[in-house]
Amino acid sequence: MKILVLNGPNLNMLGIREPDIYGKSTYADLCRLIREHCDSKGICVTFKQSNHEGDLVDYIQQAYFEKVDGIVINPGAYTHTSVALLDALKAVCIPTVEVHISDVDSRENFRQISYVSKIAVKTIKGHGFDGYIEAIDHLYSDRVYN
Ligand code: CA2
Repeated sequence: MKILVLNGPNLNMLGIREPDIYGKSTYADLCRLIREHCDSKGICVTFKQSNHEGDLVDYIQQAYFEKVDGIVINPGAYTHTSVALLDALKAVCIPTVEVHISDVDSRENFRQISYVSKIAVKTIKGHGFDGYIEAIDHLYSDRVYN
């Protein structure tokens, strides 16, 4: 099974700023945690992060051509603005789980809308880095049991 873990703008800053919201661990720590989990399940995982909306669209399209089985996406602030990401995810038809490290529901009003949620098979909010592991497990059990 092949999974793409896609992170949007500023998530490369994890552990460097705003530890009260996003924790003290870095983006590299996050990738390590996910890779170890995927290795234990025999999942082939790829990581991409970009601060640019068009790059994220390109990575989603690339996933289609590379026959990726599932996408875990934290679109960062593009969650709340990007119809382009929604359209890209609709176009590729790859099961996608949306993850937010923080509990967006208890934050500012502008974080209450998510375009990606309209296509995501599941949305996980406020579980910190564990949310990514839950997302992987969701895609994995969907694949194994269906
Ligand atoms: O909670 C999440 O994971 C978010 O997707 C993170 C986005 C935010 O715009 C969403 O509303 C919720 C922001 C990511 C910024 O990450 C930083 C990490 C460390 C320091 C500064 C920013």
